[in-house]
Amino acid sequence: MALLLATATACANDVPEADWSRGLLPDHITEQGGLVQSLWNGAWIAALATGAVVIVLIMWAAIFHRKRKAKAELPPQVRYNLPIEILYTLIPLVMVSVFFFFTARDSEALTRMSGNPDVRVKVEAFQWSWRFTTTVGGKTLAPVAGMPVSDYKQGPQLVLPVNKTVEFDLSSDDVIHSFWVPEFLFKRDVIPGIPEDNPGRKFEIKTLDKPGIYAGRCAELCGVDHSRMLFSVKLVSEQEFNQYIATQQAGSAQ
Ligand SMILES: [Cu+2]
Repeated sequence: MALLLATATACANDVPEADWSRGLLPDHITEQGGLVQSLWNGAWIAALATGAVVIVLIMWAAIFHRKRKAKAELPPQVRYNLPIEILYTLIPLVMVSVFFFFTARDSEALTRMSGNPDVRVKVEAFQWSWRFTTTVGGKTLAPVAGMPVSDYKQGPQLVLPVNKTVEFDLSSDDVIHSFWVPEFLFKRDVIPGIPEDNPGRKFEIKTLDKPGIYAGRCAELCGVDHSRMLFSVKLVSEQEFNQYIATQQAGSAQ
């Protein structure tokens, strides 16, 4: 595993640093990413605790309930033992319910929309790049469109301010793509033909104060240049973002 980690991270320059303290997730740059990180941590703690209990029970049975060599008869049989059957039906049900509760609670929060974001971004996916159209303060900027590239820094760049809410509206011109910025700890399929009023096209984030340039990619095998469908998200201060808007010409379509 160590070898795999070392070699797998060596071949790409855009793989975020995965840290054991975050359970190998990249450092998130959205408020919603924090929810995913705690769900991930909690799920691992629950899974490891379950694993520990099961391993202890197996060891206990293996060590203290071995077949005695001298005796050939069967040990006491516990078939149709109602309390035990209820127990091993109820415990897994409770465990699954706990997982379900936290997953449902967090998925609901992750897909929640305020309806009045600071910035709106229309994301159009196509074979094999992206077109970003940003609307802020009533002004729609000219779209930023890219081409297939092998370095995400040469792909289309989406500039966003820190500490702001951003609504994404995803659409595809051709096949199914998937919009993924690893540091969002979130990705969503971009499916062609979904009506504009369908909430499944949209999601909202609140950016954290973590300026920088982050790699984004298509996470759904969508054709020959799928792996070159790279882009970047640049998080900048509000002041820098206002300068950026001022230098961009307004889009002609709106
Ligand atoms: Cu794609």
